[in-house]
Amino acid sequence: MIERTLVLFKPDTVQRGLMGRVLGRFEDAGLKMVGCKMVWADKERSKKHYEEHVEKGFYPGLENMITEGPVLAMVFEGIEAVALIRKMVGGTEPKSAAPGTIRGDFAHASYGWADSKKIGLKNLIHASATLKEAKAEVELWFAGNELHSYKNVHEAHILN
Ligand code: 3AN
Repeated sequence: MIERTLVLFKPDTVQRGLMGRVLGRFEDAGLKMVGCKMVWADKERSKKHYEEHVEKGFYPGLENMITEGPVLAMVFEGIEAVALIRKMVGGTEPKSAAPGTIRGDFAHASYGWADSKKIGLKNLIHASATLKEAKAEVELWFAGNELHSYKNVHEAHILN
């Protein structure tokens, strides 16, 4: 039940200086960071990462948004971490994301706004949706030797 999942702080989180506050939420929940690096994604990586969206009308804006600056790519490990992190991230559209979630607390853009401006939806963060997706996405963004196994203090309190 210990899962690993991919989290990307998209360029809007990096550029708005929100990395520390958002990362703090994952640390507060006792999740363990096992990989972390800054990556400036190119179009090819965007197409692989958003494979299921490439043919959609909003894809050009999405690609511009994810490649406009560096992202902070991370892998977190924890108990049923995939679903837990999706819950903490909140719904895709910040306007409708519940208060208390990352997207609900730190952003407010809507689909309507993004579509009218022909820009990507600025929703701060990506998190893998399923365990299968998490495995593929961790492989896409990280080499095996960039992931680490170590003990942290939560081992004694959260896992036991
Ligand atoms: P999530 O990131 O919540 O899993 P997905 O996988 O459905 O959402 O979509 C991937 C990304 O594509 C979203 N994070 C968002 O930036 C963008 N996106 C999804 N749907 C739309 C849409 N209707 N209009 C504009 N951008 C969208």
